[in-house]
Amino acid sequence: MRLTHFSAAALAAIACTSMVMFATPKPPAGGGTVTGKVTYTGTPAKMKPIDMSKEPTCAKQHATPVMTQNVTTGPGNTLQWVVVYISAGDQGSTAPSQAVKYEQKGCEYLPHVLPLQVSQQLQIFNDDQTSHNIHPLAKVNPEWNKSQPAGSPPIDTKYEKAEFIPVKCNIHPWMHGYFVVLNTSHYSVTGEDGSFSLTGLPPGKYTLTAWQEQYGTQTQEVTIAGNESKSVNFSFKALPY
Ligand SMILES: [Cu+2]
Repeated sequence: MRLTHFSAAALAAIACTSMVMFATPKPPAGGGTVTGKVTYTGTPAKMKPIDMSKEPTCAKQHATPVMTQNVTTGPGNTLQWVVVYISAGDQGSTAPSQAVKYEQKGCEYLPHVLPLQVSQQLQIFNDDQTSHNIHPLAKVNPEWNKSQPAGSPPIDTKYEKAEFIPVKCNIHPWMHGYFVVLNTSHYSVTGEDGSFSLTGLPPGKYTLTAWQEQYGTQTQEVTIAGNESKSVNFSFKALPY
C-alpha cells in the first residue's frame, strides 16, 4: 500500500485540498510536522518465500511468491511497516467516523500493519474465493476469531483499548498481520523507503515512539513550537537470527 507512510492527518489535509475547487476551503489544520526515516544496523533475518500451493485460488494471484513481512527492508537499510506515533503529550482526540479497512486478499493481510484509533470502526473483508478464519490475538481487548467464507459480508468491529494485536488466520498458517490500536490520531506507518510523516501537531512537548514487530520500540522526545517542522530518525539494531 503506497499511502501507508502518510499520517491520518496528512490524508485529511489532502482530502481538504482536493475539495478546494468545489467548496469553501476549511482553514488549514496548521501545527507542526515531524518527518523522518527508520533504518536498521546489523544484519536482519532474510524474509522467506511463502508456499501457498495448498490454496491454489490464492497461489495463482501471485506471479512471484509472497514473502514474509516481519522484517521488510528497503534500499539504504530502511525499514517498512514501522508504526511511528505520539505516545505522550497528545491532547487526545475522538476517533474519526470513517472505518478503516483490512483486507484478506490472495491469502495475505492488506495492509500488513494496520494502525487505527481506539473506538474506530474496523471493517474486515474477505476478497478471496476461499474461507478465512481471522484471529486477532488480543490480550487487553476481548479476543475472538471469526470464520469468513468466500462471499461473506465484511466483519464490523472495533477495539476500546490501545493495544498492539497480532493477527493470524486459523486456516492459513502463513497469514500474519497486526492491528495497532492507538490513543492518538498522530501516527504514520513507514513506507518502502522507511519514511514517516506526522502533521498537524499543536505546539508542545511530545514523546515519539517507533514500533517494529520484531525489534520492539524506541522513543524520542520532540518539542514543537509554532508551525515548525522537525526531523527525527530512528535506527533499530537488527536482532541476530
Ligand atoms: Cu486465511
